[in-house]
Amino acid sequence: MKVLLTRRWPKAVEDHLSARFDVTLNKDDTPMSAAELSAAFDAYDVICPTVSDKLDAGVIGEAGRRAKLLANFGVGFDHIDIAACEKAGVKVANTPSVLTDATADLAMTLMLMAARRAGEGEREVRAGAWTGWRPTHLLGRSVTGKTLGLVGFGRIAQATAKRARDGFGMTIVYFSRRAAPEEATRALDAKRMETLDALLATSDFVSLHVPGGTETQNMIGAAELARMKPDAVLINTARGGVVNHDALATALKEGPLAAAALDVYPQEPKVPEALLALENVVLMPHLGSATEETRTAMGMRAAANVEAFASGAALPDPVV
Ligand code: 8YV
Repeated sequence: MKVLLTRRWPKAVEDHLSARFDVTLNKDDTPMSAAELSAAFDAYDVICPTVSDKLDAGVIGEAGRRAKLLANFGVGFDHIDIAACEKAGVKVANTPSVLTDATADLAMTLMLMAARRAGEGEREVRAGAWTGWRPTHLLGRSVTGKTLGLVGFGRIAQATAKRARDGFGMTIVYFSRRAAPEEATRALDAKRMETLDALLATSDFVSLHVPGGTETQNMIGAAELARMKPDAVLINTARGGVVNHDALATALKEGPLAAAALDVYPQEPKVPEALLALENVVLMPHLGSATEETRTAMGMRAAANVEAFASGAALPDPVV
């Protein structure tokens, strides 16, 4: 079976897959073009894409091509046109759960960095601009005891809530179309807010945990940002398209936001100019799951889906 990895993966996973299948690695470590990806559908049985591969209906094409499985390296799959895959008879799998802790850790990292102005402090020291300790220098805001509002309440949101509550004594509220299971909310003492507006008006920190795609596109725009508390902080480790970045830049300059911290952008690796010009936003290059352990676990999870497919067994993590 011919398997294509569109990017280089941790070596242990590449070795694991290469020992079992005829594996091609995308050698130059840059994203493949749409034309290359489309050609891959006729040359491989399985394609293992990442978030940097835009697999739209044009690339996927019609039924009858060689590739019958997309084993995605990652949990989010908004870069894949799922309806087109269904139509073309292409199965899709993802890698849930294994990146939950790493992504929740990064959400907390971003929250603390934004609250404590860590990026500003680091830039000042490196520029040789630090003139010494003084009582009012770079005052941020406390995290401990504040209210954290989670938009979406899946695995990563709940893991973030646990860290915030157990480690920082934060009060947890969430907004989600579906009520979370009783055990999850009880353990976190989390309160479900009836509306997004109510969550935004209540929270000192708002962390986004909804999937990307058309349903959540621009979910946080000017109107939503205007409802946030004065000096609130927005954290996004989900998908860039969830936030309108022009509106965000305005809310960071003119209020009500004190700060924001972002790991994701609508058109990565482009970062909106308006944000690059601001001091009160922490900007990370999509590092949510970027630990050795997690990326290896993600690869092994994708590999498990490839192996199940090869043996005709049910996929462990089916999306389609
Ligand atoms: C991954 C992510 O690094 O899994 C996801 O959905 O956003 C990231 O943690 C990326 O998707 C790899 O393809």
